[in-house]
Amino acid sequence: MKPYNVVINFESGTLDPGKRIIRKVSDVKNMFYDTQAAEELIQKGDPMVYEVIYADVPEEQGHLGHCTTIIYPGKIGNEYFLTKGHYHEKLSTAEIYFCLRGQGRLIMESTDGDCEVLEMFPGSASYIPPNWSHRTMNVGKELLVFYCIFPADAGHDYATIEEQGYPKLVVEIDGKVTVIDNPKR
Ligand code: PAN
Ligand code: ZN
Repeated sequence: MKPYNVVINFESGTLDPGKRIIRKVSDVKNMFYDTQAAEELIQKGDPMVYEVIYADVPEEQGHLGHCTTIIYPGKIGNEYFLTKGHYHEKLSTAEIYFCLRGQGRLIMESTDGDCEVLEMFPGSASYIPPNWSHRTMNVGKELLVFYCIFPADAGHDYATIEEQGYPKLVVEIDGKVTVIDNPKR
């Protein structure tokens, strides 16, 4: 293949040319603590929670996958709109999240059971080491847009996070972004 550019719009989060994946509440309902509130939102029109736009790169060792993620502002119950979250199938692979717009949190859990939460803000570049699962939330009132770079053969393991969630939840309490223990863990 030949070198090529994509163009990223820092405001809208579009990556062009790119392949767009849309996640609605119905796609991520099991990831939220308040599944009943999620069901109610699905009945009310099943709004979009986030989009991912991937550059066309072979999913092979040596290549770097890259994409933008756009998370809409919103909550289910008091929990902020979030991504599914995953371990990489190839656990030895790391990733970088570079925030372009908005305010977010990045929650990570390692295979050793450590849990960390980092702030995401325009200019923050978060390093996700090998063996750490990762999920993001939009804690602001505008779009959260970030750019991701990862080994193209990393793969996604969604099942582990869907089953066990994270040790912490990021919720709004009295209008403030608050990290609490997850009662279901
Ligand atoms: C990211 C994520 C993206 C969406 O590109 O895939 O932000 O999150 P989910 O994949 O958890 O739905 C990444 O971490 N790739 O490896
Ligand atoms: Zn990843």
